Amino acid sequence: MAMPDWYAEISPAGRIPVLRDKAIGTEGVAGTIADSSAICAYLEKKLSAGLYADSVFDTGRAVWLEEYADTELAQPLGMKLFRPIMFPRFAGKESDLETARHIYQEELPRHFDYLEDALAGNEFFVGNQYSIADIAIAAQFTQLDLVVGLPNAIRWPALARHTQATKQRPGFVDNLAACSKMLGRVIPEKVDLS
Ligand SMILES: N[C@@H](CCC(=O)N[C@@H](CS)C(=O)NCC(=O)O)C(=O)O
Repeated sequence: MAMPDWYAEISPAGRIPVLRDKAIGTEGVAGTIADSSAICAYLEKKLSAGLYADSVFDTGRAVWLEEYADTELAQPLGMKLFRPIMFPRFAGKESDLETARHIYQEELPRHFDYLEDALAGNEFFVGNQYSIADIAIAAQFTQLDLVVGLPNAIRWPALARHTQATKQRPGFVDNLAACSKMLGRVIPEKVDLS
């Protein structure tokens, strides 16, 4: 479906999300920032959120993992797994499980391996503190969990633990409950892609 002109104006890439800070502007491009990475950086500064780690190097790592989550991981996980499962269902059709299963079995494991190594058995991805890296990566994995389940805890124990722990954080609980309610209407049970 084509984006309306007003949205194309504030999101030249034609993507969501776009943030509007109404304290800056309420119409047109004024007060808008496109792209989740840019939005997070803006909110970090605006709210002094402390989500970009302490040391300079760790800040770089956190930014990298946030970027990895919304590009390398979001492409297969969101576009090629979540979409083929959910979007046909929203239209009252059958899921494309063949595509989803192929991605789950052939493409995602190398990303899971990379992230398992990045965690190195730790609770958090960067500098032993909760950061934007944990939020961005868990946002992808909690989406997977809603539809398919957690990463296999025997093969990726730290990653499964990380998702399980992060989804219980205040910022996640209410959002996941709302998503679960919405998705539950079209997909009452998790999909088996094994
Ligand atoms: N790197 C971008 C990626 C944004 C992105 O791909 N958004 C998806 C939804 S999560 C989108 O807008 N898809 C619309 C489409 O592909 O038509 C960001 O993090 O904001």
